[in-house]
Amino acid sequence: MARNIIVGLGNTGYNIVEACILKGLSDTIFYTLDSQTERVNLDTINQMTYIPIIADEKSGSGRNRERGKALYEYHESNGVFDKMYEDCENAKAPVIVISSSAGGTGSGSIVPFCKTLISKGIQVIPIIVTPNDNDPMADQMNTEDLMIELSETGVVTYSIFKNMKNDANYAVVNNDIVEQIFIIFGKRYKKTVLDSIDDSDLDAILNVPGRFMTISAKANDIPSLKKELTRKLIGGFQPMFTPEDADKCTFFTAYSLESPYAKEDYVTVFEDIRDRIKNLYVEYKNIVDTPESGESIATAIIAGLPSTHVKQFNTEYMEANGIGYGMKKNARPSFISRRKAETVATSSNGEKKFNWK
Ligand SMILES: Nc1nc2c(ncn2[C@@H]2O[C@H](COP(=O)(O)OP(=O)(O)OP(=O)(O)O)[C@@H](O)[C@H]2O)c(=O)[nH]1
Ligand SMILES: [Mg+2]
Repeated sequence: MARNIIVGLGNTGYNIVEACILKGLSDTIFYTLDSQTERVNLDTINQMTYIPIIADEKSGSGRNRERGKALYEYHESNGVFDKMYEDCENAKAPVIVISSSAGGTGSGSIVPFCKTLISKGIQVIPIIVTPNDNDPMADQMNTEDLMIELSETGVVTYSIFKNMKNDANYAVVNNDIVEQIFIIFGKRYKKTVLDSIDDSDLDAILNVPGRFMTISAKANDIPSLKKELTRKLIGGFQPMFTPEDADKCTFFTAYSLESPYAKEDYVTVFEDIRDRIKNLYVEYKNIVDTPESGESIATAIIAGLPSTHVKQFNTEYMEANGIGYGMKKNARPSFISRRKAETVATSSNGEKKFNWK
């Protein structure tokens, strides 16, 4: 059977691919691209193909998307990605690509990457990590430009995660992204005779135009499970949809529940989510009774969401004026304005004596 394929771009993409490998995501081909000469973690490097996209002695892009894009296109024109594209063609659709929107390498190269795949008729789903509203201007501008370019490129279905404020520990959001991948690759559903989420259901969900979000929770009792699921829906890393969004869009959903009395608990667990959805096209279900287990596990996919808010700027970038701007040369007293130094004598040890004129 064809394997899934994930491509991680830039630092963020690389870290999330690495987290997928460490969490044991199987049946998957992994590629990572970054503008660093070497990225070596012995635990993961032999499970992915790492392609450095560096053009000269400089690594990184300095948050410069144009540079990221140019580096990618240069390597693409030299055939560096031929094998990766071939693997994308032969892999199970869709291709998942992960990148931050704020940097330069990933945010720049994801555009030609998606463009090439789309031109080959291969479905690609970007998972984008956006900055938080407190991150600097370049990060926000890069994000806005990326969204516009991805939309022009013909990206239809995508997912967004937003970094937390003042956060330097990315493991939490990265793990949520890994969890999303497990959910959309169908790795979280136990077999059941009752009802099930199968490959065609996931395929339908992953073709719904717009953003999709996934949430999952574990707990020892049903009220806690429901609470945790709702907390993640409203306050998680994926932007929540508003009641106005719900009015304007028709959603596709997929819910799974494993619990000792899953058939009875199903309605309760997903009640808060379902209450927020007004127009529902289809709801796929995977309900598994696990009488022997004390733990209950729930997952949800909501697809068909509108685009998210991106912090916008009404000001242009304001370039600082030059080093001597607005200053004028001062007139000095004539006795200190002599200009020329002359050697008047050289002593035997080579020391020079000067005189001002
Ligand atoms: N969630 C998450 N965010 C990250 C991670 N690494 C960096 N970031 C954030 O992503 C943004 C920078 O993107 P990077 O992925 O580092 O950029 P890049 O694609 O390598 O591009 P360069 O600018 O060339 O380095 C910043 O807002 C960081 O806070 C990560 O592993 N996970
Ligand atoms: Mg980088």
